[in-house]
Amino acid sequence: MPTGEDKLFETPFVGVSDFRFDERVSEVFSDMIRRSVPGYGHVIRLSGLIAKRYSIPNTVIYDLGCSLGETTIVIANEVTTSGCRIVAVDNSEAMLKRARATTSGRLVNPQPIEWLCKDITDMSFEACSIVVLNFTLQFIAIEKREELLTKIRNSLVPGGLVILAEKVLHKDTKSQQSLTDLHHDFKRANGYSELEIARKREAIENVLVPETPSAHNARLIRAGFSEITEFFHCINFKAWMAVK
Ligand code: GEK
Repeated sequence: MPTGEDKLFETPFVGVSDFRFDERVSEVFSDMIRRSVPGYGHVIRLSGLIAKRYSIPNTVIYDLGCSLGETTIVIANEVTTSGCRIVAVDNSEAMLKRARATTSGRLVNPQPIEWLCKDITDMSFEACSIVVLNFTLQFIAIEKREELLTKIRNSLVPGGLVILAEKVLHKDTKSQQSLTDLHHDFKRANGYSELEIARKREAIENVLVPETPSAHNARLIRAGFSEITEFFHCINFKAWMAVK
């Protein structure tokens, strides 16, 4: 693993309500996301298989909000489509620095990877066949989400697709509470204390804004996607592939 153990919320720190993908988070990120997101490994693995099956020659594959490049590496190792270039984007310099330093030794079938430090709401896209948004759209301001997805859709070549993985809300309050309880049980089972769970929740509340699956579905349709397929669901996390 390229990072250390996540003990960030064991003790309170200044700015706890202000979660940022900084140096401290990048150092423990790999441990944090595996212990916090049920099925994370499956989503990453499946993203590689989807990219392998659906990537189109001579197009770009984007990994948006790539963090430490977990999805990027799996895609690079799976995809053999000729002339594809992988562009991994994040607006956290700390994440990208660590990603660049830790990924090269893990590439077995390397496609060229370009690491880009950019805000994904503020970039233009080249002709692409796969765009991955794994647990990233949830950090984009709600009012900017549709514009981003429309821009992505317009940059996809025919047959291209977006992979979208998100934390989701259940429309029913009781079911939502049950899923939240279960998610916290999952975290407890992975060694997080009550205090760590509560502090992380407080810190991320205004930063990670989940929506219901139907809100995602409706937005994908408005953005021009035609075929939307859910390929993963675990507790309060879902992933879809949506074809142009
Ligand atoms: C993985 N996909 O391991 N522009 C660019 N990057 C952004 C922006 C933005 N506007 N906002 C947030 N990010 C990864 C996991 S993590 C998910 C993705 C999580 C980046 C942010 O810096 C962070 O690296 C990533 O999106 C979200 O599969 O932490 O739960």
